[in-house]
Amino acid sequence: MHALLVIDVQNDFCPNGALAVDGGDEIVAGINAAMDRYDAVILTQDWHPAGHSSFASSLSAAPMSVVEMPYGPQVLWPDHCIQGTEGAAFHPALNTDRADMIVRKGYNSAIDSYSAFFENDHKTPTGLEGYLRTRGITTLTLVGLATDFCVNYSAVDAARLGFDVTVDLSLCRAIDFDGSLKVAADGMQTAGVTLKNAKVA
Ligand code: VGL
Ligand code: ZN
Repeated sequence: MHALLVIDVQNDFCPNGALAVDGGDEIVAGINAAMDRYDAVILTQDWHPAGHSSFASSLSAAPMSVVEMPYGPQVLWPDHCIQGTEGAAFHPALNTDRADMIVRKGYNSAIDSYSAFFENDHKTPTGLEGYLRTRGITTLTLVGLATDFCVNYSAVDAARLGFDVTVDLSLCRAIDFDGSLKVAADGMQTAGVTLKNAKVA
């Protein structure tokens, strides 16, 4: 069983959103078209309470600065994907009807969660692993936003958990902050993730 895991295709990560990723909306049509080729489609949704600890505003710090959290370094983001807001909603053109499962993450105020599998302590599970295993899903293709954060962390965790993982880079877009895309691409490859449709520089 091969699932398509669609990461965080939400308004706040698209142009005019609070944490806009360049070209974030360009991948929506391609993701919708890809859905038909998979046995299962799973969406993730970044879903933060107001005042979340990953927000620069919560610490009166500058957005994109980095702080040390009990679980390691954490980038401080502009407020984004606040539960129930328009910014947290899926891009209106995304075919959410096709989804078997929607995984929300980042709802714990004290800890961020880039990965669809674990919070940023790398220990607290979201439940997605159990869902996939009980459905007999062994192979995953990841697409979505952002390549260098939530797609990257999800892909690396999935590979470590023993899933066969491909990231289709033509259906992802990156934040690429301070070299983060290169670090992410190298880290995914080291973890055994297959990168498909990489642009050759
Ligand atoms: C993401 C930063 C903060 C992502 C989520 O979806 O890549 N990035 N929250
Ligand atoms: Zn977030």
